[in-house]
Amino acid sequence: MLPPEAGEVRSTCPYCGVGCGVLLNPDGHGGLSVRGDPEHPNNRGRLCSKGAALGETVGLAERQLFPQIDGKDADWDAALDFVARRFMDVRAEHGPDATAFYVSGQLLTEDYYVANKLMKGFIGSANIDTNSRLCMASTVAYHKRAFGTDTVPGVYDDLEEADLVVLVGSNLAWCHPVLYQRIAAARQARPHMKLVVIDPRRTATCDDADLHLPLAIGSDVALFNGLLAEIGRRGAVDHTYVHAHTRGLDEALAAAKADSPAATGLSGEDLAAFYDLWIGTEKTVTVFSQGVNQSSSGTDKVNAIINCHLATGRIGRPGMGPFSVTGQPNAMGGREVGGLANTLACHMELSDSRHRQAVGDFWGTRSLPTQGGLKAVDMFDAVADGRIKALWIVHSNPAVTMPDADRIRRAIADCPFVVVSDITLRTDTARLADVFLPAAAWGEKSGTVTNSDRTISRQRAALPMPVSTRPDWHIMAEVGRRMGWADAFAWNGPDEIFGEYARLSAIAGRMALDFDISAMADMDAFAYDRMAPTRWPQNGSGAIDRFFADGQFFHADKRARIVAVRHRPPAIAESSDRPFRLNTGRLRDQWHTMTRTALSPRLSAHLPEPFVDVHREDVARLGLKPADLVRLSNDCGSAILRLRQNDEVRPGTLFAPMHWTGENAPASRIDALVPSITDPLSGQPETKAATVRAERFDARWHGFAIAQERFTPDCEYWARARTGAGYRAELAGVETPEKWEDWARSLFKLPGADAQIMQDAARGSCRIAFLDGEILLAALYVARKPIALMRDFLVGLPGSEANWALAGQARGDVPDPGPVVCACFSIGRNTIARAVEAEKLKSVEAIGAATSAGTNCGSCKAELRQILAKIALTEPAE
Ligand SMILES: Nc1nc2c(c(=O)[nH]1)N[C@H]1C(S)=C(S)[C@@H](COP(=O)(O)OP(=O)(O)OC[C@H]3O[C@@H](n4cnc5c(=O)[nH]c(N)nc54)[C@H](O)[C@@H]3O)O[C@H]1N2
Ligand SMILES: Nc1nc2c(c(=O)[nH]1)N[C@H]1C(S)=C(S)[C@@H](COP(=O)(O)OP(=O)(O)OC[C@H]3O[C@@H](n4cnc5c(=O)[nH]c(N)nc54)[C@H](O)[C@@H]3O)O[C@H]1N2
Ligand code: SF4
Ligand SMILES: [Mo]
Repeated sequence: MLPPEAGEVRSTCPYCGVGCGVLLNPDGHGGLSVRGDPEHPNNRGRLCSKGAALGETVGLAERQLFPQIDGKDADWDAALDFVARRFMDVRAEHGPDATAFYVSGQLLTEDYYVANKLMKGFIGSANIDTNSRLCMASTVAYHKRAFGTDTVPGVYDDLEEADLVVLVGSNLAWCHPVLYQRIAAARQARPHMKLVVIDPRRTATCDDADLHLPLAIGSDVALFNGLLAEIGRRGAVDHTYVHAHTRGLDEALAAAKADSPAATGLSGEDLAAFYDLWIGTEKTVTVFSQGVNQSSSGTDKVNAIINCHLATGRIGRPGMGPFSVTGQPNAMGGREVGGLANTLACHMELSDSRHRQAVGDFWGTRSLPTQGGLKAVDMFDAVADGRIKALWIVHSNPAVTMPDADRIRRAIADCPFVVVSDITLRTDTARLADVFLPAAAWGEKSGTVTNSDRTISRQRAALPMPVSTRPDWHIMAEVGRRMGWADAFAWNGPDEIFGEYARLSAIAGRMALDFDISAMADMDAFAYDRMAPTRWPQNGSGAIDRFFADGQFFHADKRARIVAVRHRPPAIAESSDRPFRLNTGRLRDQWHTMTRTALSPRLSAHLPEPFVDVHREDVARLGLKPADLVRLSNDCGSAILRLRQNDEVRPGTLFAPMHWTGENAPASRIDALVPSITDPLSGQPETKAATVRAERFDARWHGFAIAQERFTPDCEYWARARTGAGYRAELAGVETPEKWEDWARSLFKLPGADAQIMQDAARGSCRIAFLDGEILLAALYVARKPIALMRDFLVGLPGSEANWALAGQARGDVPDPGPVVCACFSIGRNTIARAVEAEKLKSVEAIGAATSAGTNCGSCKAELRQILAKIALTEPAE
């Protein structure tokens, strides 16, 4: 690899499982700038909007820099001793299974290794599970069921070499943007290459697709069983392959034929088009993600997909195969290192006595549990009913992201002893901690992550670690030492942990398991530091690009299993009481619970408020008006969200993003509505198929607020976001304050500031601006109905001379830029639409040339295409 420029540090993006290489340029004052690493094989210099904005998220402003015990700053010794003692006490009194760790696919491999060694190896319980249970568990369960090991067979290059890429339950354009861009570039170079998207919603990913199948939520098994049956009917089975390398086709075919693709709700033409394309294209890659995994039939969905690949022998060869894209940066590393409650490190299994013996001997312990521990949902059930009395949550925010989140929040609050390691206290979970341990953040710490295609990359420190924070591995190793296991947790740095892990993998390799990186075991600190991206296995006998190329699988008989599966609808049916099916997922510019991405004004500008997409037929049926607030509810809880009329969802279904939390929109926590129903094999919750009722939220007043300083409203609904000039918030309430001025002063904590007030009592509207001389400090706009204002213009005013802000719009003829579409250059929808109309722009490239939008990371190209299409639709034909 070429060395980076002087002063630059080579690292890896901390967000999605694409695993893009980044070059970090520290500014010497605690900040850094970022560019894509042209040498990294995953992204070859590209970045998406989130990667490009990393520099805006590394500041210390929202960090908690000292440990806390019971909400008071404490020193590290006191905090670590306290944690070690409480865990030992609970273990002694109630047994090891009264303790638990809940960890994360965003931990570095080295952190994960330490957590797993501490809990399974020494505390002696298997109660360590991870947010990957909410994410990848169905794929893991399936991989093991079919292949005998949890291994992704393919590599990213397959996505470019394929003649057909099928994306199932994956919004790749927003969630794995650089992979999506690689596919888009390959399609430009090889125009015959086809793209099919299977998603109940019409997402940004569909814009460039040849075919979009908007199937009914939860009906993927019916769709792929239909495909398998058709493969059988048309004589497309690869009998030689099936005979030599698999088992179970006949049963699977019989099951497939017993299902009807009618359950998908798709038209006969759509189904035929898809089946023709799939069966007719040998080089097919089928990519799948959360639309498949997060389901009560998730494992079966994965099976139904891969059955088709096995039946046609399309696996293990270039340009073809099933491909599970991982979500978190180290979801894959966590699976390798045994982070789930039922696994051991290096793809060894807790349930296998040989594996247990090998790991126990290697670690020098006899404490290994003999059975799997509690999976995430069961673990929090055990917290709720008091079986678990000491819980350590590391690098995750389960009070927001677990199903039935209100109940989870109560369970954590009621647990006798809760430790949270995070970088900030401002999370719904960290606020419940008895002990808070401040972790070093991305950019400050070092280690490795494994991406979706088994490439291990280094994260390297580019910024000084705040002296009072510590890397996660270090915190957990310290606790292990203080519990009395000094030798087992004696590492001096992540390189030593990695070396130990690689040595353990040699044992796995000798037992004929696939995860073997023993060739990396002898790296010294210097070699570890210089490690280039490396795909495993690395056992000294040459690299393997694709697994299963030789038709050899990891079951005892070396054969893959084709597994009979049957369609099952989502576990809870719609009812007259809960007529809507609620789909949930991600937005382009936010990462999960927003603790990092929401620090970036650019990223926050794309979609600054929680919303629910409702089809126009349902909008009419519910009697809703544009910009209304909608209240969704069911037996678990409720959420208030802004209405977005959007025909991209099917009638009867709703879509809402998962990101908002108690910190920035406390009435809009979407997992409060998701019941704790799981896939029976994988334990993964069904997070995309809750049933809810919907009604207008009858607010007496609606408001919009901007300010230089952070403010926290006190009303029934609010959603706050960062802006370049400070903060913005949407507000709504049922109780009307007696005097708006008093309310506004206490909202912004400006008891004595000069105020301009414009009030129309009869119409219930009021506008208040607080000024310091000519400088606008804050402003509040309220009315009985949702108010039309030039929001995207107003948000830039705090801190500048704007004593005219009460007008709610720009002075003179400055046009309203509209909500940001291009996050890299902060270019709004209206600016782009005006350029398209005025200059008669016809392509995304032409928009780029005229406005710069889309010319940096390219994440917004799909939306630019949508803007072009909308304008073309409304223009009279020439
Ligand atoms: N911008 C951004 N990117 C991210 C993340 C993020 O928070 N923000 N998180 C990362 C993580 S951890 C993950 S796991 C990945 C997730 O990446 P994705 O899985 O692509 O993301 P989601 O939006 O959760 O869901 C994907 C799609 O599944 C569809 N879907 C819902 N139900 C069904 C169904 O029954 N069948 C089918 N076929 N589709 C269905 C939804 O409509 C949605 O468009 O993204 C990663 N990348
Ligand atoms: N309804 C619904 N719910 C979902 C999903 C969905 O699609 N729909 N998706 C599910 C999926 S796939 C996932 S992966 C989960 C994600 O859910 P979570 O993992 O709970 O969400 P994050 O916001 O990523 O939480 C990471 C936490 O780690 C903290 N952190 C950041 N850096 C560090 C560090 O270096 N060390 C430590 N110790 N902490 C750090 C962050 O501040 C943050 O609080 O959500 C799941 N929940
Ligand atoms: S695609 Fe974006 S979020 Fe994912 S690793 Fe690359 S830059 Fe980071
Ligand atoms: Mo995930």
